[in-house]
Amino acid sequence: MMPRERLRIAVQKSGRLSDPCFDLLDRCGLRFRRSRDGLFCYGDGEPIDLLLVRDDDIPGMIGQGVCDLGIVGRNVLAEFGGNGDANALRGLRDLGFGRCRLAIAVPQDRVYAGPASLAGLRIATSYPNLLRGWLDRQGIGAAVVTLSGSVEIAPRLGTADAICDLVQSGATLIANHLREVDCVLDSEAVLVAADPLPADGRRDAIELLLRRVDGVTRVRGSRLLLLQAARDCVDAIVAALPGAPRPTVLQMDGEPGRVMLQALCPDELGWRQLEAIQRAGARELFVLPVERALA
Ligand code: PRT
Ligand code: ZN
Repeated sequence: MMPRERLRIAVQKSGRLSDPCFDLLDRCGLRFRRSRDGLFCYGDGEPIDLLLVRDDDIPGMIGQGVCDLGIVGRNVLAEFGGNGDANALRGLRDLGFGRCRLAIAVPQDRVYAGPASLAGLRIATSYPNLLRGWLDRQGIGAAVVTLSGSVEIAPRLGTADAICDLVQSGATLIANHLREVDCVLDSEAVLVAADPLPADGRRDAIELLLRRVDGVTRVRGSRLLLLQAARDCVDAIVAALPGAPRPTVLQMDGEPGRVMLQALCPDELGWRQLEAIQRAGARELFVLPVERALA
């Protein structure tokens, strides 16, 4: 491969991961101009460009060196990531969105008493490598029926006895009279890269990106709580804070015995929690959203 200075990240063009990916990159301060065909986004400012593709193609494109990084579900990384491409892949960061699980489901009325109940059955899936690996680890002999889509209707069509498919809310399984019985893989979106990472100028862009991704994901959903209180009340207030954060307590100028307290809380603060903190002696409470953080 020719040395390249600009970093190229493969992102799903349109699908469940697209919006959260663009949102993450936006929060990382990256801005792009989209090409006319909509397949390439040229980065303004930082030397980071995007290639917009089908998610299944991303591991292969990184493996062949067409892209340096990509964002895919762990399910795709695990299924397509080890297909003998030139480079090995590795996950750099779990991104906390696109959560789902690759699960085994059977028709509502089929008895399931553990993986052994699958012996001799036909199981439909779009993830034959993952399913085969899981069955082998369980020591179960079953036929893997590979389908590219509409896996959930295979049992009704009589082409399979069970399925192995992605599940999020479970509504699709229920609508198809199926019951989730086992988990093959827990998944979420992952930032992946070729292993080893490129050693040229792209390395700096990767490090910049990772610092910013960490700065965004570390505080996602966090709230900054600011309040005033009498110093005597601090212990009771700290005990009432959810998620046991370590607050900063500041002496207020010209007001001996009064402090200002700030705490980074890992989750949303509900009214009941705030009211409990207020009862513990807090006044002038402010709850602020946190966009990003640097250590
Ligand atoms: O066109 P392209 O190949 O890029 O897109 P795609 O159709 O292959 O992928 P897409 O956009 O559906 O999903 C992209 C990634 O999102 C997946 O690889 C997963 O990592 C992740 N993800 C998270 C999901 C789901 N949740 C999900 N619920 N992917 C698919 N589903 C489907 C599932 O297959 C089933 O049909 O949604 C249905 C189940 O949803 P519930 O909520 O009814 O359980
Ligand atoms: Zn896909």
